[in-house]
Amino acid sequence: MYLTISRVVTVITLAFAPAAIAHNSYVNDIPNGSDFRCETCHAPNGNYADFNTFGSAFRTQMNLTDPPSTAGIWAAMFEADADGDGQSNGEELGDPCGIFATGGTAARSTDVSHPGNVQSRSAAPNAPDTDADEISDACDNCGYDANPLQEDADQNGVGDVCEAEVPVCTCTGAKADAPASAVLVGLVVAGVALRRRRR
Ligand SMILES: [Ca+2]
Ligand SMILES: [Ca+2]
Ligand SMILES: [Ca+2]
Ligand SMILES: [Ca+2]
Repeated sequence: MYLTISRVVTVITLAFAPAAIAHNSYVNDIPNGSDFRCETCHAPNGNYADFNTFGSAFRTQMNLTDPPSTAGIWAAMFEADADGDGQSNGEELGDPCGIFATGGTAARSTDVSHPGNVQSRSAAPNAPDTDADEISDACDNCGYDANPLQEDADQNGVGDVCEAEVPVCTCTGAKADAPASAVLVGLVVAGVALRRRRR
């Protein structure tokens, strides 16, 4: 009798083991996935058939490919708001710009909230945001000037407000400092002018 029960337990364990391993692997497909682990997608009852709103969206997205795959799944999900709490999945999971890749590190590892729980929200979902315009530094086209609409008339990736201040700005977000060579030339010219005045 004992052996029979033991075998049944073993069979059940093996039957569910692959699913558990598979679910654990999905943790690497989501920024800060280790914070909530399986509960990122599932209800906290241990039942893998019970998905929260984020988990349902993840599964739907995964099944759009044949065979089902997690490739590109985050890029397709980061802007959505699975739980309808006003913060995107990316803002909640520390990757508001959607630049996370499987196995990588999220832009932010603190203040992470649950993307499938409407009660869970991040205090500063766009951090780091140096100019406080609610566009995270990693995707702000002018990181030191507030431009929440990201106006970019010539579509060169540098925000209009940034180009207006630094005409030859080649930065991708941060305001460029004057090149050291330009400063040197300025000092030389000033020195020559001073010398002429003394004569
Ligand atoms: Ca949300
Ligand atoms: Ca949430
Ligand atoms: Ca910003
Ligand atoms: Ca800005």
